[in-house]
Amino acid sequence: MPFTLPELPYPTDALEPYIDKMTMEIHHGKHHAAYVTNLNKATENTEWASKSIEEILKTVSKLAPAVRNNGGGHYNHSLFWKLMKKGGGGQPAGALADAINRDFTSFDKFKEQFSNAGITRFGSGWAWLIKQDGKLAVASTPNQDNPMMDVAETKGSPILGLDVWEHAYYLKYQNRRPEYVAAFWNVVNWDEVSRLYLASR
Ligand code: MN3
Repeated sequence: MPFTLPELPYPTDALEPYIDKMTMEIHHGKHHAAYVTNLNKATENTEWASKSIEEILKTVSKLAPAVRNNGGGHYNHSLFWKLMKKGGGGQPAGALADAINRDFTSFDKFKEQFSNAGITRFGSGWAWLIKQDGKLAVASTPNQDNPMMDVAETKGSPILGLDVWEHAYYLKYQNRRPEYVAAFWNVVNWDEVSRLYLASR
């Protein structure tokens, strides 16, 4: 099978108390695993089985809905795990910090805009910080869509993403999505976000 479930870069309890162990176990071991299985099924015996997930997302409008949903799910979650770490949080430094101040006025303004994107996304989806042509912007997508997809309303390279599907927070936070969004800031892996910022155009 060409697409495989990446291992979590930390133990399932590493993000406690902000994101609980059981949520991580189910989210990674069941939800993400299912996107991988279904992406393999949806691309089996097609030319897409040998393409990278990035290539698939960029041409997703031409592909079956199952490829869009499961390909997006696989890409988004693979990215999401790396964007968090034990002892994360705080604020970014260096070029990323400068870019945030330039494009959002301040880190606090950015944080507010990103949080609102997650809190106000109706139903299931994601909040994003994206880079396009050197500029940063906040976006949000429904379901497992992603700003790299050709169908995305706001396009760019995602450098920070937050899963706001209920499966990402319901066990610990129930209907209190804003509390989950607030907790997320304590586990953000700014080193990885900075790395993606510098690697994107
Ligand atoms: Mn999810």
